[in-house]
Amino acid sequence: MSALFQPYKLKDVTLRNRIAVPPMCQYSAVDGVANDWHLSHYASIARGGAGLVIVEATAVAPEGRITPGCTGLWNNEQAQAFVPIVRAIKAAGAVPGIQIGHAGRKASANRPWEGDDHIAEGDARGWQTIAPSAIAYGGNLPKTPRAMTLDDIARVRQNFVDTARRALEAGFEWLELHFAHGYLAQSFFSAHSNQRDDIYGGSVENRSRFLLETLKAVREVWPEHLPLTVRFGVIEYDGRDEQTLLDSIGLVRQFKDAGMDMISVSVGFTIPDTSIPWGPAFMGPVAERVRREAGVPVSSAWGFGTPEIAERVVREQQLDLVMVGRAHLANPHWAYFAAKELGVERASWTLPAPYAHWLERY
Ligand code: FNR
Ligand code: 536
Repeated sequence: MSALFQPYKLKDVTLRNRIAVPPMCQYSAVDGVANDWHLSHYASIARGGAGLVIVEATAVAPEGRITPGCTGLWNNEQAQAFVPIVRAIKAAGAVPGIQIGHAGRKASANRPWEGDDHIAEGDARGWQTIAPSAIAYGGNLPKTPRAMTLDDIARVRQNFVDTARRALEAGFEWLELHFAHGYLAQSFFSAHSNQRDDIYGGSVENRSRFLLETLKAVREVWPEHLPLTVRFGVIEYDGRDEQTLLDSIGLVRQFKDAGMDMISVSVGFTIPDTSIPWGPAFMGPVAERVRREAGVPVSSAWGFGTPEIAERVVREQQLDLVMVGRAHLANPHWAYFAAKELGVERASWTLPAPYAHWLERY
């Protein structure tokens, strides 16, 4: 019996298996509006059998885009553009999710294949970035952000709320808040990037405030019966990891009390100079610790995209859901082939009937 191919229920949503496609930016939108590329990409991946497909990091405000090609959900045109994508994901038997976020000081960058660095000063395609403090990320992203005022903080929190409402109207059934990867929320949490001397900086309690307030405000508009998850970097690999993990796990417990249904355990990526122990499934033990110590369901990504590994981490109860990202770009039917390799007999567990019928019999 495969553990990976057991259905998974969270709130009123049931996934056909434990495989999720994590958010992956396509950098292919114009003015934040998704288009035929996104429809083709998400439809194809959803057909391949994963239980959950989470649409890429989508900005809650124009200045929150990582690049000019990022999707947004700050207006109704953008919401309407997601409707056919949501429908295509559902038609393929997967649950449609979306990750919403704000890139903070990492915004206003060139697409990865066009440099992956900040857009040059004076280039009209770029914009002023904002962050908790006027401290640059450094490395390939040297632009100094403007420190947010209390009005900015209230406005961005409201942008998250309005965006969540639009995601619901577009038909999404699973909402993830992007509080990871050195973007705005993560940069409030980390003392590397947050040196504020008001109630949003200083103590870990103050550095957690923007994240908790935003989660609570979103929970008010996102229906109780639908999953609300948070992606959060619980560790930086900067040499202070035990303290960061303890602080992070404390915050994850508060997320849970505030109505978060699952945590997607990731890396902070707050500063460029770290020693990340890249390797297959390297986040498995970290996720398992968060799962145990915070008592919440967890998912995680980074190198779980081999059927045996994905099966093992669910069987060993390290993860409740396994995120398989890049392997889906190489093979949109990854879940189907994983089922075959693991000896799961009925293809219809992963593929819709018009495909499964022929693949089961011949
Ligand atoms: C990503 N990742 C990512 N993460 C996230 O939280 N929001 C996002 O929008 C993106 N965008 C993105 C784009 C692309 C092209 C890649 C490759 C990655 C990280 C992603 O969700 C995942 O954590 C990693 O890809 C690691 O998982 P795999 O690929 O090893 O299975
Ligand atoms: C993963 N990335 C995460 C992104 C977009 C770009 C790539 C996101 O969360 N929107 C990544 C981060 C850091 C190092 C390698 C890969």
